[in-house]
Amino acid sequence: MPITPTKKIWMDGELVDWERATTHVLSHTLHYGVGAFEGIRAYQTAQGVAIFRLREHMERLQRSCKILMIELPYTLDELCEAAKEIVRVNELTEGCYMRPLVYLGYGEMGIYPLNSPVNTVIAAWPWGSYLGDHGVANGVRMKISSWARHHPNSMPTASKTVGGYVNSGLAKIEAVKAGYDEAIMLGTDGLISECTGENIFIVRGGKLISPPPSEAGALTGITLSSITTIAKDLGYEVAFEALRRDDLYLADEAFLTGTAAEVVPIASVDDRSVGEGAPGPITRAVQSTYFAAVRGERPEYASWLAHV
Ligand code: PPE
Repeated sequence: MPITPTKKIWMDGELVDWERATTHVLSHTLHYGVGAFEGIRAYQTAQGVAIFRLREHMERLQRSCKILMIELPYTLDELCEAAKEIVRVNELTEGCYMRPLVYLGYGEMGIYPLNSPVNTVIAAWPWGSYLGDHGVANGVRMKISSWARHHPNSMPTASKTVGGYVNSGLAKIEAVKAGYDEAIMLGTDGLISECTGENIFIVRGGKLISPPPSEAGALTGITLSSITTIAKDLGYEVAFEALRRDDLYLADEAFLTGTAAEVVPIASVDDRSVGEGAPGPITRAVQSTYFAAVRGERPEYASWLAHV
């Protein structure tokens, strides 16, 4: 999806002009992929623009860095303040997508990463629905990928590691080239893990089921956690259980969750329609509550919003 440039990018404590926010071609992360990132959204609310679950995202960035042994030179408060500042200076009053990235810069070549300088950036720009407005409204067509999700002893799946997304990229290419919207990835054990940049839920007998993120080698999604809370508050049962591809083919409803994608119904999996092939009532209920929560229309979820 194209990027719409804004004015400034936060780079190591400085506000740098968008077009000058560049880095050396011999930066370590560009060659070896050791780095961590986040995806965060801010939304317009009646009280001004607010960043959704900012602290949780920055805490996950800290955890990603801890796993990679990257020493993040900023505190949680400093990262949150920087995120708010970049929304303010770019006057993104209608909301935006934000991309914090911690990467290893210019200094050394060679696989050992820990002697390279640590660089931290946060960019923000207006970004529409990741899987398209049509997908959000009508559901997306999914394909189970031939690429297995990383085994946790090959790539730490709890860390949003830059290089880990090669696996997602390969699955996404395969799905898009075959005419689908997005891929579902199985773990090396053959169980459902997650999508290339989203978690997955099914609905069966009125109950929401998602693979347990840690065992399934999936990222512990913040949207997944928000949807879990919302679904329980709406009176639905939510369980984290191992799922097989048959469970997707036979689900009453299914949807995916992620910051960029938000909450997107799944219309079909491997050309088998999910339920009626149109977004089901429970998907609709959690999706509309989620969109109301991020826009500050649900006081019970006000603590999820960080006003800039
Ligand atoms: N799994 C993966 C692999 C993943 O990348 C994301 C977020 C999620 C699950 C959902 O996590 P959360 O956003 O906390 O609910 N993917 C980010 C990057 C997407 C991209 O394509 O780039 C995102 O949604 O911002």
